[in-house]
Amino acid sequence: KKPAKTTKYDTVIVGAGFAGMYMLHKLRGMGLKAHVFEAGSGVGGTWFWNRYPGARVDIESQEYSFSFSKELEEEWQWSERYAPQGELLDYANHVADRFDLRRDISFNTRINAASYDDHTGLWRITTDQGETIEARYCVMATGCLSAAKTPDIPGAGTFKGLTLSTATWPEDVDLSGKRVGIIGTGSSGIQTITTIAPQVGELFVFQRTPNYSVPAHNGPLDPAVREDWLANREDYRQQQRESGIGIVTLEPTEELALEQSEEDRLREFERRWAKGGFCVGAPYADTGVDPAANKLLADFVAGKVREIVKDPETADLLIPKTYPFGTKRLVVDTGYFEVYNQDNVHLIDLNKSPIETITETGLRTSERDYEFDVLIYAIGFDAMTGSLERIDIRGRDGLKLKDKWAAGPLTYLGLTVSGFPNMFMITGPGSPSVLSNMIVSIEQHVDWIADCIQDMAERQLNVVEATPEAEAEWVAHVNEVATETLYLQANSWYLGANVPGKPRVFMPYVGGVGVYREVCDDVAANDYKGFTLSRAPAEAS
Ligand code: NA7
Repeated sequence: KKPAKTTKYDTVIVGAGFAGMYMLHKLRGMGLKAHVFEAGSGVGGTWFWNRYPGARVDIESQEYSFSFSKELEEEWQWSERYAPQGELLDYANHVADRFDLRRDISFNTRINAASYDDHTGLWRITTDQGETIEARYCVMATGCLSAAKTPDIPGAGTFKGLTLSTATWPEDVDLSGKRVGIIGTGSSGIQTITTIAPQVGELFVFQRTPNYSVPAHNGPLDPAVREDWLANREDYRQQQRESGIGIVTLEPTEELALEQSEEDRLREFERRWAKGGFCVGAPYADTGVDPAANKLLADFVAGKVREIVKDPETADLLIPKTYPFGTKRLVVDTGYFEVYNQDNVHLIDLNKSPIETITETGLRTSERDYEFDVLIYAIGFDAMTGSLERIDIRGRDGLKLKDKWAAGPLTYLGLTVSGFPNMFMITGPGSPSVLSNMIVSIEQHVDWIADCIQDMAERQLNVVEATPEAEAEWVAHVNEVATETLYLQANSWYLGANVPGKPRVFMPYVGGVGVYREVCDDVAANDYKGFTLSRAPAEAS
């Protein structure tokens, strides 16, 4: 029997979201043979899968876009201040066409396993289409919020009506006039609820933990904003790269809330509330680290919810009380709290009456039965590590990534893992990642990885691996900076707290994208400090 054919590439890239697409473009530009494998039928990653009603980015459009091509930036027109999912998907497709990426992407192909061969220094990768691939480098562009959670609720699956999940929303669902129950009030739930509330007959929102949410003030993109951005793009892009979270419109400041007069502070809170977006969440430098400063902001936002929501009891239920402001992912909404003034919308507090079971006709809480036609799960993701751990990744000596990470992800710079030579992660755990404008972080990672591969080639080397010492130090540093913030006080997905049994480890690097970029550049400039560079014992056959 003839052995199955093995395809060879210099680099295999897993995922055709923004990270995988730019990585491919970059490596091709260096003359390397790179290939992307993508589970979906098209490019776009997050924006390919998340098609639920109201899905929209919460960073301003011009900021949430690639910077690597001036021409791309100049020719693309965003229609709204915060681009909707469909437009982001159009953008992804435009990028794919413009840079002719599709010819090096295999769609509808999931990577099942990847294992490293010590002898040859090559990765052997297998797909669900039965292909085997060998590659020198393996880049995981698998996304941070791409492994959707499956409902772990008793009776899940027994519902006889239509069951939907925000993470895998089908085309052409008409909810008009329907009775709908939705579980989950994170970003996905809040965007869905806000959008469908006016269409559906009745909406039952099952809320376990209320979320802080601030207004987007979305609307058509002001042409003046676009003009200003393009006129100053070099400067703005530089500011993004040197900033805390990669967003210029955040208006970062060194001023402290606790040092302001009440009048000044309220004026600033109000000014930011009127501007909208994430800038509302970062009015002063101490609100993320000092509980007293945080409370001032939390009380201000709670006051806004009480102003908007007419029924005081409902308003009270919508105000978070168990964690500091901003320590769970802040939601940016378009009229979310207003929805609760509609007669057809009912908020159910799962803390008071927990779900006992999903039933054939709806859902039973400890208090009563609810009946509806459609059940929507908006229950989130196994964030940051989920998409990597779902692939059977094995490094040196057959070491499984899942085993290595049993007590939480261990990485050097969030880019690499000791014991897994020549494997890179884009926006992996231990990098700013989900605490930043993803595109800014993606571009930085892709550029760094490409430079590393280039440097290796120039030195006739072909194995790069983080040392266990550098990795341990980095993990300790990531933990330490998190400890200096209030983030550890919330049961967030940043900490893995939303997945039963997942180790409680704060995964993203909170030190800021500017600082982080300097660290990465410094490592490369110092002969890849913390890495060993070598040659594999055997050449590839
Ligand atoms: P999130 O933010 O993780 O939200 C998931 C929501 O689902 C959250 O309100 C959860 O409540 C709720 N949830 C999850 N499981 C259950 C069960 N079993 N019962 C009741 N409620 C449940 O995910 P999203 O998709 O909304 O957003 C993910 C990110 O995408 C977002 O942060 C942005 O970065 C974009 P909990 O808080 O766990 O009590």
